[in-house]
Amino acid sequence: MECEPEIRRRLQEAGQEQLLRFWDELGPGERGSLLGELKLLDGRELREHCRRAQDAYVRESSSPQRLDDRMRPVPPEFLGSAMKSPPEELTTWEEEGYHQISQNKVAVLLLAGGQGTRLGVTYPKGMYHVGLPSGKTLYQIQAERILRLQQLAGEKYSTRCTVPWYIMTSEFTLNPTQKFFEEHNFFGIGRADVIMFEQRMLPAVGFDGKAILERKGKVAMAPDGNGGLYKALADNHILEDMEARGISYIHVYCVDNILVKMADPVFVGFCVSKGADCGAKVVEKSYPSEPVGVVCQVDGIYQVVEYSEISPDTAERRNDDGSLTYNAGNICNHFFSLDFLKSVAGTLEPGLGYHVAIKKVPHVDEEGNLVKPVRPNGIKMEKFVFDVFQFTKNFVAFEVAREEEFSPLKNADTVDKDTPTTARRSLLWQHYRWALKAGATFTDANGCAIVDVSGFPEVGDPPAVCEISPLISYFGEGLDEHLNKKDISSPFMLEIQRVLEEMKI
Ligand code: UD2
Repeated sequence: MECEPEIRRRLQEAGQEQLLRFWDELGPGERGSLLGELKLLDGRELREHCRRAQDAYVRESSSPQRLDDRMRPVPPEFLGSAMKSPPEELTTWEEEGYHQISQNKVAVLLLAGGQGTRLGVTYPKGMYHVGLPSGKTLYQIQAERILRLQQLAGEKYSTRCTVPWYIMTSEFTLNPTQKFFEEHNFFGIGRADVIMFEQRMLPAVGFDGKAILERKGKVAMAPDGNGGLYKALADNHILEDMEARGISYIHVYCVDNILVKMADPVFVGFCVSKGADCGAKVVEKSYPSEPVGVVCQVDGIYQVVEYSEISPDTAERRNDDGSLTYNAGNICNHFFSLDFLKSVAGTLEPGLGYHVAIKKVPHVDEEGNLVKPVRPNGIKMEKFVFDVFQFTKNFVAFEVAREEEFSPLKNADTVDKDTPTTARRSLLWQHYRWALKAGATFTDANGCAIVDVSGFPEVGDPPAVCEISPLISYFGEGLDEHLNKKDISSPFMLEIQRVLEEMKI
């Protein structure tokens, strides 16, 4: 098979003919798949992309962009708080949220196109289980939370409601995610209400401005960042699907937070009550260099300054009371109105800038040998989901308690933070607290009482192991009937099956 002249011409024009360097050595199958890949690359866009990547790299390495002098914290009047707002306001927001959910106006949208490089698994992160007694994966926990939330909202307003689950995947994650959901019968959610779609990929570019070959017949491609969401929404007609379902509000979240409160009625209700078109949940940063972005204003415009883009001095700046000045840690939990998403996907998206990530990109050298670089050699360009904050007309932020809502799974257990162990412990501590609050006591395997040490800093494993199915409780609600005055032998799992068995007795 000859390389189509049109493709060759397009690459020449883009200055990227090196992508065909090994054409003569490729077998028919490899040629077919390389051609398929190249056909998707528009010549002009490819040239622009490579030039932009190289320019950005040069700019970043000579004078990294620092926003420090232009940053200001979020003004308190735009910040709600699960801990500090008056309880009656929290209740009003929660009611509003449940009402919207019960009227089928709320959807959740999962960003699941990332490669999970830091965790080091070859499959999508959502398929990971962190070693809970139940063995549940992140996807299953999330699915069960949706089911429980639908039940709670439906019961409150006597409706049968649905919270559709949109899942943005990438070339890396679409097929395994689809297969996983099929194998698990979509965890009990109606298939029509789980909508998977794919984000675009972009070539990784070398420091010389040339797109990189990962193998002789394969361009090194990477997803275009979680801000690729907006193009993907348009590419896949997702907003039309939302409109047809009558959705008005969308909770967007990332896959790896084991404590994520999907479509949290309080957060949704807060944003709706404030008439917000865009909102972000935040937690207090736990230490200055924590790898979370900071929600703040830059030149008076809302923005997240990413952890890789803030200087240590600014990250460490403190107020008179000792608290961090830039404290509003982004947990990748965002609220959008459908109208806002329509305006972004419709016209505003091209205004989003790219962020540069310098990475180690496996590639073939001039002689065709596979190289696993020890030093960064490539530029990946990404858009970020929160960069649309600049377009909002009414932005709000909502602060939540870290121990209730944020414990991300980023790294393998070879480090201390944000690992399978820390994620598992966060969930088990939370369920232990819920059980105690519901009036349970615990005994160990020998029947000895386990002393309640809650209230102390939560380090290590909780004193008793208690895992509660999200199908029974979404945020600790409704547990009295199952756990009050119960003496429970640790380890314990509260599952629907057990509840049904007890009811039969
Ligand atoms: C994200 C936030 C950071 C902080 C942190 C908290 C962004 C850009 N940064 O950083 O501010 O809040 O989370 O945990 O949001 N993803 C895609 N497609 C892509 C790349 C990523 O869908 O092309 C998804 C990914 O699957 C994950 C989410 O976006 O669900 C966040 O991606 P990440 O883990 O790479 O982001 P991180 O930890 O650098």
